[in-house]
Amino acid sequence: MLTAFTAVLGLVACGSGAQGNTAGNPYGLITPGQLRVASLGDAKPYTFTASDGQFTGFDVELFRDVAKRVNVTDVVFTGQDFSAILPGVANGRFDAGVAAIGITEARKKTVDFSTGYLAGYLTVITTKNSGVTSADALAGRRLGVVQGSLQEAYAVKNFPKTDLVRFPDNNAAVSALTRGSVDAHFLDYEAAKSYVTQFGLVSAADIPSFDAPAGFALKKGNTALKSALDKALIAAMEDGTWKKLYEKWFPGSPMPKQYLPGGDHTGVPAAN
Ligand code: SNW
Repeated sequence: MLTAFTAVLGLVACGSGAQGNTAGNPYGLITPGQLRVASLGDAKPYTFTASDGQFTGFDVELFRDVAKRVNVTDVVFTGQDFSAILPGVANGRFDAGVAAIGITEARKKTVDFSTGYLAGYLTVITTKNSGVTSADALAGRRLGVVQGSLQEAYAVKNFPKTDLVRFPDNNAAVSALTRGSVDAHFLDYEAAKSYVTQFGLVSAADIPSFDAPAGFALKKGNTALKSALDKALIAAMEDGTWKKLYEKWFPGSPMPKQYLPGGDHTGVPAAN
């Protein structure tokens, strides 16, 4: 009995040591006191670099707010290709991945996620004269997707007659669209808006992605960081910070009740 007890204690001590969960580094960060975040420089309004070179956007401001609540003010964002974000978190180059990353079972095989903080639509955008007026009209056409995105996975599964063209980021895909080398591009609903305005494009279809709310990607097994961030996220929803940021970055968009003060904060919308 005593031997078994000692063995368990030994394991616990080892586990926390390996993760760097010492008194000076409670969240096992790569650099104590600093959160290194893999993100995107061109996913406006979720995360993007402003003209001063600083990262900003809904996800960036929410993450900074939440980090502050767990006493980390040194948050360093680095732009990556979308497909490099989760590998970068999984292999320990970053403490977190923040880029409207939908939580899915497939992604959970390589990283953990915070609780969900955003749930919305995926949108197909196209030029005014492309003839793509619905998802069905994509048959036989060329559709852009960002490599590694949920849009790519959705299109592989649901648009079998469409030729998919993979891009590293939305900017590259949208310039292919305006040049005519793809017929449409499939991206996040909020990101679509500024491209639509800037290039005179139109939206051809909105596809719900509420079953994959965005979460902060974290290294697998870093439970100290996950539970601290989850608690802080719920607090940011409960005190109206989330709502304020949502109104700032997604003006005019329908307000998802589950993230508001008094909501259930589960990340999954109530069926109504
Ligand atoms: O699944 C949605 C979620 O419901 C919300 O609308 C925010 O975007 C999503 O997480 C989907 N985002 C894509 C993905 O996770 C692309 C992210 C990106 O381009 N930055 O693959």
